[in-house]
Amino acid sequence: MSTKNKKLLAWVAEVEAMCQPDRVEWADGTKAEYDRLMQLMVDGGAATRLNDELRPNSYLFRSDPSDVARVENRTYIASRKQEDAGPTNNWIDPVELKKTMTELYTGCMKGRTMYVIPFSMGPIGSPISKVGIEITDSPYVVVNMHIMTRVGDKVLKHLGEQGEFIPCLHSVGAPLAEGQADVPWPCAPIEQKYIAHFPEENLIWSYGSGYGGNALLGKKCLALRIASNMARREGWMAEHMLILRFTSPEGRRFHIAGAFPSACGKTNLAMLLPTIPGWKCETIGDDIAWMKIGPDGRLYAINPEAGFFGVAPGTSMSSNPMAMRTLEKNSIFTNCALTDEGDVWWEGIERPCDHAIDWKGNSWTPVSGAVAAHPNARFTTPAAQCPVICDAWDNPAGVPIDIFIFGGRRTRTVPLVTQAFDFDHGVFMGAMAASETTAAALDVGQTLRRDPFAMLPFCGYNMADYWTHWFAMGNRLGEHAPAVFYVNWFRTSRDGRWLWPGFRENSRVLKWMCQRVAGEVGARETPIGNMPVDGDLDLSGLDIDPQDMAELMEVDSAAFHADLDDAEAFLAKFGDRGPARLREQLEALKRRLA
Ligand code: OXD
Ligand code: MN
Repeated sequence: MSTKNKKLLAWVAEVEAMCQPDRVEWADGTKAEYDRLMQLMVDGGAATRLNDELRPNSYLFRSDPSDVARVENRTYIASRKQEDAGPTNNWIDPVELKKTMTELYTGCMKGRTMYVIPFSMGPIGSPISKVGIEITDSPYVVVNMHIMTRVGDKVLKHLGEQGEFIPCLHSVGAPLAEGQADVPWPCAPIEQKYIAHFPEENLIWSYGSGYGGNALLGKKCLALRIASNMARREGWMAEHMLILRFTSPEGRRFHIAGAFPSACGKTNLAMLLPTIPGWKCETIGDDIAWMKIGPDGRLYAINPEAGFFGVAPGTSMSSNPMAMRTLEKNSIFTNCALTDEGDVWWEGIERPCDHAIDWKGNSWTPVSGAVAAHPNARFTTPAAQCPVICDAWDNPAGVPIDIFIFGGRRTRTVPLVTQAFDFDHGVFMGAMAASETTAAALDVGQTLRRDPFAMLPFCGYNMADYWTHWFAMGNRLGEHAPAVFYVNWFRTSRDGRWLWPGFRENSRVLKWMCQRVAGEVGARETPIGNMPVDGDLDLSGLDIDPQDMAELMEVDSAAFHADLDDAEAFLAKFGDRGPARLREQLEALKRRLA
């Protein structure tokens, strides 16, 4: 299939002239293409085909040890004015950044193939979807994009001659000289890595990394950083949220979107198997939600992705059986360990392993004194393979959202669940969200970071304007605005034990939320929000000490006050640009806590 889209052809020609690849290939999205590229990478030593009896049609990659996660301190929002990027984003003047990166890009694909990947974020043709074109010199990126997005000729056909697309340029930044042998995982040194976004022209330039969100540009770069800009301009929402359908025993459906920072169990929650009888949970998405107000005034969400790019360590038949079953076949693994049987292994998989090849390619045993899989080792697996995937997961119209959940990983202070008094209070809860840290980013040092709406690394413009946009959406949604809840699955006791079992038992908390929305249960008002009346949170069959339960639900005003000081200092960074409504919420909370 070829395209007559002049803008696309011109851009591809321009990139080819700059990057000087040996050849150009257009990705058609077929299985034959996927298989051919995989074979190429197996032959070149970049990929290992796993044992087909244990894990059919699946492959393992090991990255360079320096290229194992998103690099937030090399990620830039290059808006014309620095204040439009805001205090939470790195900024370089777009003209200067383009100059620097053009020098890096010049000749950067020598000795390599340049792949042009037409992809759709969201079902092709959905009014909420967007088309992107990723140009990359990494065949690893092509095969991952096959799983994570809708790729190939069908997208070009939909794009047509006049269609708009988001250009996403990616290079591993490792040109090959005449006769130079390639390495399994080419990439550039850290000081040459740039993950750059030019929001005013909907443009992404990424250089030097082959890993995850740095390289699969449809995900964090397009679907969050660029899309958040488009959403604000166009009046919709691009959020770092899972989407699920929760159905009551009577058959009433609730659609829930939840924002949690990396490493708070978003994928686990998205694939929840409820422990409470009669309730059913179905997965729609595990990482990103795009939402638009529909003709009936409600907020409709789609999952713009087509696969899951999940953290492998900690995933097991007890923590996330549905993920384990999703990745039984047709999956890509990166930086997991390789067992002697030719299967993958990682810490927390809850299967014994006496010997493996670790993520660095070295022989490993349980007494090696190092982890076998990198803590940010990943699986890439098709959403459609998930046993609990919702039949509406690829419905172009999306699903109507009833509930927003915010949360973070907090060992202290924050109780299991709180409901916002109203939407404005919910926006405040989202804006003040904070979490203890993650392995998904290379360079996040502190132990507690404020991560508003779990969007700190992903909001592509000034966070203060983003909050204003949330309030504006609330105004437009009015009575149709979703109910908002804040959860913390991670609270520990004073002697350091988990107070809540988490995982599948989180279904109990979702049930309470749904019953609140349905008007079936009341709540008790506390200074920080509405909380379950004793007996309403379904604890049947759960062996939980009443004293632990009390501690889990405790609202410690002094601790909250201390937290508020930190939140206030964070808010102060935004100066006058922070919305007055947020400040009002903060003052009101202070008064309630006093
Ligand atoms: C991810 C993240 O989804 O870091 O990879 O949030
Ligand atoms: Mn994420």
